[in-house]
Amino acid sequence: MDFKNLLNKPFVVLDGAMGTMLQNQGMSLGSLPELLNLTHPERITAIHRAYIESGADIIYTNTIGANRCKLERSGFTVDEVVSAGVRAAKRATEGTECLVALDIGSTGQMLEPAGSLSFDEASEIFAEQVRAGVKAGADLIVLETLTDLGEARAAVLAAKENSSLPVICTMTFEKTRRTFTGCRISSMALTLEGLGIDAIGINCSLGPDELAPLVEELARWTTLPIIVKPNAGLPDPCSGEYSISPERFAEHIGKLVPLGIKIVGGCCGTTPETITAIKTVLESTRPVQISPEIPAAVCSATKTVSIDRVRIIGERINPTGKRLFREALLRQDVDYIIDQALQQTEAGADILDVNVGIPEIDEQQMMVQSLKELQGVVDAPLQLDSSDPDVLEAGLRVYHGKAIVNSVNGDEESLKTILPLVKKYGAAVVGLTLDKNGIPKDADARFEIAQRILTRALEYGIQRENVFIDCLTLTASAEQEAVFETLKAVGMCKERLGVKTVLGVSNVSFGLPGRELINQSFLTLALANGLDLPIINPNVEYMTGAVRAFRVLYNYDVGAVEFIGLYSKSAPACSDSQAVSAVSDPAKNSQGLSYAVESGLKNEAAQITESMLKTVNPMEIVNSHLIPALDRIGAGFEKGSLFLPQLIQAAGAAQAAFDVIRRRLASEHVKTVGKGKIVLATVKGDIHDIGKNIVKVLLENYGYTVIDLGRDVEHQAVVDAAVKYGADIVGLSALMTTTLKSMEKTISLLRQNNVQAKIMVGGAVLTPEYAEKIGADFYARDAKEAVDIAKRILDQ
Ligand code: B1M
Repeated sequence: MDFKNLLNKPFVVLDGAMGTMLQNQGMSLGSLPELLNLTHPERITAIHRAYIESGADIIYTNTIGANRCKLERSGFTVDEVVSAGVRAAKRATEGTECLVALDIGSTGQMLEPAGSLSFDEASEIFAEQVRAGVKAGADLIVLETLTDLGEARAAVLAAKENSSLPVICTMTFEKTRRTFTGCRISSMALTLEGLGIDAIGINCSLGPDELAPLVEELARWTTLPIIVKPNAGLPDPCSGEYSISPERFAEHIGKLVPLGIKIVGGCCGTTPETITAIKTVLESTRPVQISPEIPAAVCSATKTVSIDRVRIIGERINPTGKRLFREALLRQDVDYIIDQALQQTEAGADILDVNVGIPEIDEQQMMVQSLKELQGVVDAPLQLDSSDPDVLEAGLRVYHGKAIVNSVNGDEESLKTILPLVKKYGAAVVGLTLDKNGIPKDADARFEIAQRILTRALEYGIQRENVFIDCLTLTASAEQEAVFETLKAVGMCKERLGVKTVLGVSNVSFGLPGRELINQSFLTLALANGLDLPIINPNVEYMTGAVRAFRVLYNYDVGAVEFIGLYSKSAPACSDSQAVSAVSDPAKNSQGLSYAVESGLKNEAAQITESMLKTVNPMEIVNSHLIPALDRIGAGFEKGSLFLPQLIQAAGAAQAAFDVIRRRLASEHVKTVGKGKIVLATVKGDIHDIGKNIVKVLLENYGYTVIDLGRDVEHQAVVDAAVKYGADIVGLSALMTTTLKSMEKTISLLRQNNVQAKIMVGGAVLTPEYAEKIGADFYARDAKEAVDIAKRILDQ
């Protein structure tokens, strides 16, 4: 039996939790369960066997965390742990038809731009696990409990590039139908199905009773078999017992069957009893085939754009004819590119074209860097635009979504170089109706090339909805008769080939006066002929406006809701261009600074802060502008409207502004070091240090010697430093409710060790009452108050 054959069964049953079973046997939390593959393989085999006996068709190896990051200090290699895991599982399957899935989970590190792990590093970490699993004889690969689409892509590509085994993948979603990094179900489906996985689904986090809306959404976006492997509800904090019994679990699974599920198992809190109950329920029902029609669509991890109506592709990230852009590229100024992206999305672009090719720079490196940074700031899907296939491939690797490749043409050389890339990375592609003979004059010949491109794309396994034909705009001044031919070809491709069409528009008016009249008229005619994706400058209102008007007139914008919302508005909100102009206009500074921080624009935030410092007091900037901006970001994060990558970008921009302020403070005050020693730390478990760093600078400016232990500081390290330096004050910072306990523990350890220093605490979650309750001597609301307290203690 192999995975493909297994799918002929009405349902495929997976196993339940491994960790829960081990914990039930007394394994302590925090230890590495994967090491049991080597130390106690018989225990692992026994658990696998229990799942097989309860009806599992596939068991997951005990290797979810067996990667080089997590095993770093274990004394064992990935190969040893994975091989032992596969061996233990295979032993359990002897004499049965059950398959062994090599289980791979998250690396535990964040990928760039949110974290520091590069795509290639992540891919290599997964590749090492895959190679070990294949060598040990796994039957398929399961990638599970992933929350970052970038990491999921790295894992899928590693699996595909290092094995020929079937690959199935499940990600972990919250009730909001997003993962905690903001990934949408539609984006997961479009991206991972595009990469060629064999089944897709949802695991962990939620119980089976909460999954219906998520499964419904997934079924609309995938043609693959759908997997569900939910938790058994929530654990009771005292007993550790999970809230959903095996029977109730199975009952809820039964209710998901009409939504199209095919492969079912259990995650945290489930046991062999759960699998038996699932099996019993599934035996009395039939699977339901949903067969959705997946629309033409592209996506970033956080946004899916269906091409079910006219969508604007922003053309501004392209150096052709743009002096400032060229200069920015020569300076490697990615912030300039981010500015262009923000301006365009704000003006109405749905998708952004990214072209960074000039001869003087390393285009590949620039494309990769730009894509990494753009993904952290804008959520519009991207179109990768280059004439160099290596640049396109490098970009496709690091793009965490379904991109558009711009472009392939009808020439055989281009078709056989570009189309395999499009297929491998699951992208869509722009097909230019030209070949080695150039651009044909008449519509019929362009149509013929479009047909050739489509046929070859289909041969490569690229779906029709992923081919966007560009019939090429020629200039009315030089080739007036060709303009009509372009319009005609658009209509022919749309109607006869059933493909989406794309067209750069502005070229048509080159060499003529009144360009806007020509451009707008041509755009409207092209739209009426069936253009789906105009590539325009969305900042030009008459062009974006024409598209919006078209959407109303052709009844796409039903009830003119979008149009009225936009055109009845009088005062637009602060835009990125305002953030940029704020750099030179002090009156706009404060609004621009908030915007720069909230948009994650590091350079702008620093520049505006520099400019504000000419007239505004540094602490006023911190308290009245930076902290409120971060508070708004924090509130958005808490509400679920913003996600971790945006929080990280905003923190980076705030950090850039704080750095400017720190430098100013440091130069302003004459230091008389030696007024007293203060040991400062953000407590164990907490990595928020922006506030603590401000406190440090201010204290230093008032002449105190600060020993800064950094963030996430061990309780004992605080005690040791206080003793070693003979501290007068120990200052502790904490920003999360969860780390207040850690603060309490540090204080109690300081007291137990008879440290005589006064203890001052601060951080947004603290209150004076709580500070007193956990044994602190002083609570400081902000950095200024921290200085006042230090003065009170030390300047007497
Ligand atoms: Co996160 N974060 N964060 N975060 N983050 C909060 C704190 C949060 C409230 C956001 C929210 O949900 N609303 C929330 C905590 C919820 C809670 O427990 N109640 C939160 C969370 C959940 C998280 C993560 C768990 C997210 C995740 O991964 N799922 C994760 C935590 C990881 C960890 O710590 N183990 C995380 C990560 C991050 C970033 C890395 C992205 C980044 C931190 C970057 C860095 O610090 N280097 C970040 C940020 C920026 C925030 C918010 C938006 C802003 C914090 C900040 O810098 N404020 C924050 C929301 C918010 O606070 N509104 C949030 C500005 C700073 C100047 O103020 O630190 O209060 P503050 O300092 C003030 C005073 O409090 C005082 O003086 C300072 C200056 O006046 N003060 C002291 C501070 N320490 C003092 C010590 C003193 C005296 C005064 O004496 C010693």
